[in-house]
Amino acid sequence: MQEQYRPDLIEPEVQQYWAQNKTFKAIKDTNKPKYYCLSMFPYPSGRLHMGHVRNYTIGDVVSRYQRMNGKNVLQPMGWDAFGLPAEGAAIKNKTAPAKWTYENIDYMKNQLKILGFGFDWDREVTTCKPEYYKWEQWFFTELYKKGLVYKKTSTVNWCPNDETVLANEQVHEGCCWRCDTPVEQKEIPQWFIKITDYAEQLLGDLDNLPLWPDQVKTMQRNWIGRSEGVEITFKLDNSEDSLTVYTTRPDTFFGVSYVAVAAAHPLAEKAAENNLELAQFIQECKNTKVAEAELATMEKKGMATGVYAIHPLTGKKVPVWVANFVLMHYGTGAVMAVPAHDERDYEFAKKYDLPINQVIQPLDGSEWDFSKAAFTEYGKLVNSAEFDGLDFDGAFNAIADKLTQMGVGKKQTNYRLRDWGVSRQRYWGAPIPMLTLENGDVVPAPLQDLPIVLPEDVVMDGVKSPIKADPEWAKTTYNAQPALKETDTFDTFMESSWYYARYTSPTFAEAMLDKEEANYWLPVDQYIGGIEHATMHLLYFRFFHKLLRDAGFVTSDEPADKLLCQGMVLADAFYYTSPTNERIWVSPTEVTLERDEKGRILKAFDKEGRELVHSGMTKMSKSKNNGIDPQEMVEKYGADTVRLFMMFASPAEMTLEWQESGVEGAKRFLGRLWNLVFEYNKNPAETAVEPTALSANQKSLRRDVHKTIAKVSDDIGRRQTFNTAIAAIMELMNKLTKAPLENDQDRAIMAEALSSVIRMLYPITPHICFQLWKELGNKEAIDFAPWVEADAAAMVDDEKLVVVQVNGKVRAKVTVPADMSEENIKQVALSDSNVSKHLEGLNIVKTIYVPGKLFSFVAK
Ligand code: ANZ
Repeated sequence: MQEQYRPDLIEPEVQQYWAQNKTFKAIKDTNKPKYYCLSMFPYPSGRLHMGHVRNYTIGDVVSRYQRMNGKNVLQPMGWDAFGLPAEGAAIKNKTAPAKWTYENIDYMKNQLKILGFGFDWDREVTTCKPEYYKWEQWFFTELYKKGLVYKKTSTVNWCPNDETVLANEQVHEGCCWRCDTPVEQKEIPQWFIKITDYAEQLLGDLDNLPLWPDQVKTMQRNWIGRSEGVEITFKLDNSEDSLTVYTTRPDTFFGVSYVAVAAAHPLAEKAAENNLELAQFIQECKNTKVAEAELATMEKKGMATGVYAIHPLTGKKVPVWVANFVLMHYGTGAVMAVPAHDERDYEFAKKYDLPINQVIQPLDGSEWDFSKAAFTEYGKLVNSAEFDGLDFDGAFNAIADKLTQMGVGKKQTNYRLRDWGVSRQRYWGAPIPMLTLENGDVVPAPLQDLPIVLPEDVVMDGVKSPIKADPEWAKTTYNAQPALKETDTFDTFMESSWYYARYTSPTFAEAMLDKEEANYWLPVDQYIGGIEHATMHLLYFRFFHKLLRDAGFVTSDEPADKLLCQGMVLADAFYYTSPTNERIWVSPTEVTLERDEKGRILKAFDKEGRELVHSGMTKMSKSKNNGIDPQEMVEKYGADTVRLFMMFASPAEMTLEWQESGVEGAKRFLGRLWNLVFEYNKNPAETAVEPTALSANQKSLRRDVHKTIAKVSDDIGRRQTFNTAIAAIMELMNKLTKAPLENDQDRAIMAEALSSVIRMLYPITPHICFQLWKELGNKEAIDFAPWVEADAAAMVDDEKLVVVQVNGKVRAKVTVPADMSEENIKQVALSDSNVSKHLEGLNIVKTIYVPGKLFSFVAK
């Protein structure tokens, strides 16, 4: 055995062993319980960052732990390979997106290997490959046939100078990223998938995911945004037309003082036909694109249309306005405005001097001052004819029923969730498999024509997608008739919505999935990824699983049983201010620090000796130049050290502060483990542990070993608090390094302890454990060794520490055999000199014994 711990020698050798033996190859085996552990696959941006490393370390720890527990483990890895950054990089580096992407994949795959992650590389999925997206295209055509796909015009960012569509990331402060021309909104036809048909299921099934974080479930509930309300139709004055609004507050119906419609509402457009001012206002509204969240805070603007609506119950005329806060794509695109009880309506009414009619009174009967604000809570109805006195629920039903009877209303459930627009006008994505015939009909491309391959050998000029720029590309035939291919590509969330399923049969050529494989492995037992995916990706992922189920591929309702969202990785950030008043961020790897005795940073200097400002621990990012390169760290410390530090420095869900001192500590710990095995191996045990032959100290050490096993098993397996598991192992190691190796039983206990520690650490630091396991004389590799079991008999405490009190004050702590009787404990306590000193001259009137913990004398 090598005397020094040398990760640089061990790690490549162990990795080579794993690769040659295909240790992590997953093969379906119905005799074993399966365990599918999945980490979110990366976008091949060029290099791994610490966020990836943290994500994949957690996944690898879980996978290796489950394998030792007898599970048939699948842990795959692949590449979310389509996406916009490849286009930018291709233009910058004068190459093709495909070439750039494949090179990055090669590079990053090697980085994953040097970190020692146990992936089944035979299942690698690369989403930009035609054999992958072929089935995505096919599935889309199936959804189309089922009526779950439709085309509709929708707004995009448009640069009038480049005549091109821009992604949101390409709009910088309202202008085109390339030419700075102000960006316009343009309506173009795009494809949608009806996720709204699944809104109810996506919401309801969240209740069947007890092992998903509440935070994620709440975010999904809000994103789906179910609301119950009433649709009410108002007749228009002097017209045959009518206008339907959606409200969640029908109880406020008698307080309507105007009706407001969205700028894009047909009524607004009709009214604008001979009203130039209104037409201009509508155009202005359409061009300001704001996020829904901003709508609440932005300045309310509107304009009267000159049209009046008739209140169905009072018969009164109310004006119809166009208002910038009404969304076209929610409810009916029109609202009944009740300024007395809604903040937005109130603000609008104040601004345009519209009436504020109270119809709800606070439940405590108090008066509300409407000159200051709206009263928006539920209350009791007033000024509402026969409905006066009703509460919210009573009024909701009574008014909804009345309107339903009159044929002008109905109860309606609405969702915030929109159908999923999947068309992108970019190049680097999977072509949308739809064909347009000469007569204008649109048909899905038949299976035999799939995949519709995206050409990879292209020149990017940065404006037009190469498949749009080349008029020949789109030309094809359908039933021997000329047809044109769609030149838009899919949103890349499409690929990441079903990769988890394709891993179960990654090379299956007959269909999208091999059902037997899919249903053996699915659902995923443990999914791990960043919280930033709480809504979009994790919702599409759940949606696709339900689509796959309804297409007969899978039998489960949900794709993943358990979800863990790991926290961000932070590092110190440092800067100085340049003469032009810019902040220049200096990489923490180039900073020299002065610290106080508690380790706090006092001063920081860069390589030139310039003093820097320490701006604290923040998320590793390019903008603050505080990213730490995983590969450099592996080269400096070894993969096991990096992995150990990551798992130890904080609980998996919390932020992790990158501290080089902590990394060094992790390395020293592994060095100590190595030394201990080295020392032990000089004179290894020749007999097994003989429990009845142990001294008190030996028993105590062995008890610590087994208690640690029990804790670590629970921490890793159930609680997923990896950091506390490591802390417990470190504590045990402190005891082991001090333990004697003098007699046979000393050595036997050490053998048992080392074998346990090595197996417990293996999921976290697999290389060193692989090697030490061999050094301990095991013939089989550790990868399939069984997880350690705690021995209940060894854990029994045979001594107890009892606290002795005299009149409520602690006077002694005595160690007694665990099974000692109360009377005997009393005698032991009395014979303690400090206890007897405090009892001197007093009479014991009472004793209290809390078994195994406390013996208390009450004396006068
Ligand atoms: C009258 C009313 C009175 C309303 C009142 C609220 C309070 P949720 O819960 O999100 O579904 N609304 C309806 N459609 C809208 C649209 N397209 N754009 C903007 N606002 C719209 O919200 C439903 C409420 O939001 C509806 O109830 C409507 O205003 C408004 F005291 O109707 B309410």
